[in-house]
Amino acid sequence: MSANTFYVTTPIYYVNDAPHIGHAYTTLACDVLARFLRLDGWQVKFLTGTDEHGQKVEKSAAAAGIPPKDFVDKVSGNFRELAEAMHFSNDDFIRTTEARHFKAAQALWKALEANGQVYLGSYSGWYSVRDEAFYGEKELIDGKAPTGADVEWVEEPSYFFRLSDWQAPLLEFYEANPEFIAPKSRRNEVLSFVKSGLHDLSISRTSFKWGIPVPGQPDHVMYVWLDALTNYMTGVGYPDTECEAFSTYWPANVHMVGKDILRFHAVYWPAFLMAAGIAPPKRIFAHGWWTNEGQKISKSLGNIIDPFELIAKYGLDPVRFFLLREVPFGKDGDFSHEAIVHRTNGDLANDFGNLVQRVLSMIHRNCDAAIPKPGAQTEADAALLAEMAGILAVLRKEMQAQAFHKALGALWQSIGQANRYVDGEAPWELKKKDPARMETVLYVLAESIRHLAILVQPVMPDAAAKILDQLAVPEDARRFEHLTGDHALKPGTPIPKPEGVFPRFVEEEADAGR
Ligand code: ME8
Repeated sequence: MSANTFYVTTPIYYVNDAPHIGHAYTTLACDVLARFLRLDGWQVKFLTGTDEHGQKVEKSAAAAGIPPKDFVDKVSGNFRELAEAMHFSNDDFIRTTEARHFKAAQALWKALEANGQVYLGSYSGWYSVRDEAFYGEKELIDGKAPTGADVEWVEEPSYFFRLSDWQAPLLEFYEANPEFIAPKSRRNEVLSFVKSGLHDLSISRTSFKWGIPVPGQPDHVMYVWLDALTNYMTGVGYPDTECEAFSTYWPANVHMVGKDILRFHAVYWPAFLMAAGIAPPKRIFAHGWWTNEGQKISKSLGNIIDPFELIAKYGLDPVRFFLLREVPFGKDGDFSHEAIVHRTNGDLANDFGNLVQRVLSMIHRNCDAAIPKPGAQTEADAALLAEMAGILAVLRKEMQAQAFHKALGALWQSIGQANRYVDGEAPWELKKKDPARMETVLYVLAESIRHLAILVQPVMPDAAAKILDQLAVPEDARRFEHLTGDHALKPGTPIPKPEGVFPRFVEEEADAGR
């Protein structure tokens, strides 16, 4: 039997606009999960990409005065650049304008049709272009969508999907798969929506052209959500359900999404799949919403947080760390300059950075720039090493639950323990008094740092690599399987001159008054 396999996906982002912190956040969570599992020996597929059809994108292209294809090529490129700038480790980047995706979306349509799930009718009702969603009269609040988006009246011939037939099967599915929707609070939301009754869903449009044509009906383009959701299967080779990728990775383990698009993923998507005779994904995790200094992030307020600017200002690793440490994953969070500086200077510079810096410089200065030779262990030494050996089991549990903040909390607890050990053992005083004991203490600390750096790699790959380089840990000995005594640091291994890994954030003159 080969390694455990895992398939994780991000939403595919609309190319109506430049990427912002919200997009970076969802993909980061997937990246950290993918990196963690790969380091733990799993075979992982991590997919992200762009959603390029529909009225919203068509309108943005028109507003920019360029043909839709040129427009989507340009904006999709910005999302690829974001993936590079954030050091995302996605295995594939899907665009819904690609031929492989047309093939998949049309095949899913045909499968639904063959199973008697599609019929021709006409839609008259409200539509929000911003949400790319249909709304019932009763859902409107003061003439707007419940999300606050404008709606317009639409009347046109349309194909429908028999969503109403899937109410009972969906409820049974949720019952049989209590882990399908996470976190728990979101599950209740979906359950009550489905229990309140489902209407058949309009799945084609005739009033514009920018979409995938309905097979055999070129006047209709597929509803953008049916098109977009199919990307998760395109990424693993659908419609070839016999191919290696599909048989290895479908059903997906986690579709990571923001809470705004939970209904599409937890109701429509499993219904489409069950109706087509395909297994639904195992889990939809809906995370919370970021605000900026307490305000909703929106283009009209002009307070969009540009991830490229964040990286330039704070550095990539602090940004990656902050986003996952600051807010319990699943809850809403607020971005503020003060909060990220607090994390950068506290958790990173003071707690982890200082630990690494003082231990490595003591070794460099006092142990001939080589890993020291340990002697007999005291109880305190054994306790710290046992703490380090125990972290992986905790992280595995938290990562399987996508509790990134708890995983980081656990790591920082162990960093705290290592710092208390340094203070308690005071190796700087041992230099004259008991140099052999000093070597043991510094060895125990170096070995602890090796553990911490290996374990922090999924969140801060660059900083972790720098620390492991400074400990002269070979690049092929940085996986979780190496977190055992067999792979412990070898006394006498030369180490390079240490350099700070987590600089403090210093306010610039102009910013000092904030
Ligand atoms: O909905 N806080 O694309 P989209 C946290 N194309 N996350 C945020 C956020 C914020 N303030 N703003 C955006 C779509 N996000 C569809 C998806 S999938 C088959 C099709 C993140 O460009 C969050 O993940 O509007 C949200 O679900 C997603 O961006 C919406 O991206």
